Amino acid sequence: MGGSLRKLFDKVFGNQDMRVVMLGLDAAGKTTILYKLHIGEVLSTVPTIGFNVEKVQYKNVVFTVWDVGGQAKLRPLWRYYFNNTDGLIYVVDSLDKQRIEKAKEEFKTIIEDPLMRNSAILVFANKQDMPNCLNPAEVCEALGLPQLRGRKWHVQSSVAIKGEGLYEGLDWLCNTLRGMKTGGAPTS
Ligand SMILES: Nc1nc2c(ncn2[C@@H]2O[C@H](COP(=O)(O)OP(=O)(O)O)[C@@H](O)[C@H]2O)c(=O)[nH]1
Ligand SMILES: [Mg+2]
Repeated sequence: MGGSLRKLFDKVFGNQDMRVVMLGLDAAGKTTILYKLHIGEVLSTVPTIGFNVEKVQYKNVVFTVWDVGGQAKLRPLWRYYFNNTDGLIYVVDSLDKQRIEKAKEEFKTIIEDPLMRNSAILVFANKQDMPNCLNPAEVCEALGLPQLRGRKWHVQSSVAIKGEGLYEGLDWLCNTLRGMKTGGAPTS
């Protein structure tokens, strides 16, 4: 799994500078995904600013990861990391129906930020191995993606603990970012 993902990275990210931010409520599966990618050492910062940030760099691609949904007063601090974000990965715990509304609210706040306006959006509908979870179409609906206008988005079914779906999701993101960088027009 790690080997094929690394090959994908080499193939599609190449040596382009890319900034990818991966967000989601706590326990959605972000840290699991980060480690499953096997792309480098995960650096975890001490949360002096109020929230813990994980970071991994592979060649010129930087992934920055943190939990959303904590104190609203921390939100303004996120924007430091939003700057120049090419890709947003939003991870949803598809089993957590109680917090899907909260996941939606946070998602909305993030994608409506002016600094995020040009970023492609990959959603992982994670924990698809769990019985009675929301399926990817239901996650898509719950986040309000069909109503989004002028954005590139994609919902990918995933089982992070097994590495399933990660390759497919990143493949979409890489191809989309490449198209946006070379094609010029950021939105459809
Ligand atoms: N069943 C199942 N559990 C998962 C999956 N992905 C992550 N988990 C578990 O969910 C918990 C939270 O994952 P973590 O990566 O720490 O979430 P984070 O808070 O978003 O970083 C851990 O116990 C993981 O093992 C998945 O696809 N299926
Ligand atoms: Mg984590």
